Amino acid sequence: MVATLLGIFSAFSKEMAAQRERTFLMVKPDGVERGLVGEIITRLEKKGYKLVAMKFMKAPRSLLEKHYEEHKGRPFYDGLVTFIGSGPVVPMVWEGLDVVETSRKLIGATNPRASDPGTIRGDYGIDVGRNIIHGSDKVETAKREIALWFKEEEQTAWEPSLEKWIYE
Ligand code: IDP
Ligand code: MG
Repeated sequence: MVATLLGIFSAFSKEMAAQRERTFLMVKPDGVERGLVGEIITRLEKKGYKLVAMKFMKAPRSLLEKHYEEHKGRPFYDGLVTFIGSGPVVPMVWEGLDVVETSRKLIGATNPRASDPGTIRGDYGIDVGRNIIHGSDKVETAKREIALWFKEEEQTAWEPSLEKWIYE
């Protein structure tokens, strides 16, 4: 009986784990310059998400052109790629249940003036070209962006001891 229950619980846990998708988040050069790296990481940690990869780097233009390829041809594309490459950024991979959609909510709308107070962009930004942080918009986009910025071995699988207090 106990064994059966444990089996069901273990299968359920595995299913929950399978739904714990990953997303690609990146503090942009304005966020780094304004000293918001710690604040942003704190918000994601306190929410309960799990950090699995992080770098501090100046991104080469070739990487940024691939990262922003969906925007190629838009009037802001060139300025965007130049700006993101102008200073250090903090690319990260975060994992958790529905993290792609939920982290976009924590980040707020693209235009910080339209972002709700309480969101990262809503609290710290004003201009659309200085909106502090990038977040993948879909699970498929996240997979593409993670692969672009991080090798498999740079992503660290681990089991935080607090998880049982975050997931039921
Ligand atoms: P997102 O970052 O909320 O996903 P996207 O539409 O994917 O927004 O745009 C990518 C980035 O391009 C934005 O975060 C912002 O920095 C910049 N951007 C978007 N629209 C404009 C614009 O109209 N003017 C200037 N920059 C823009
Ligand atoms: Mg986007």
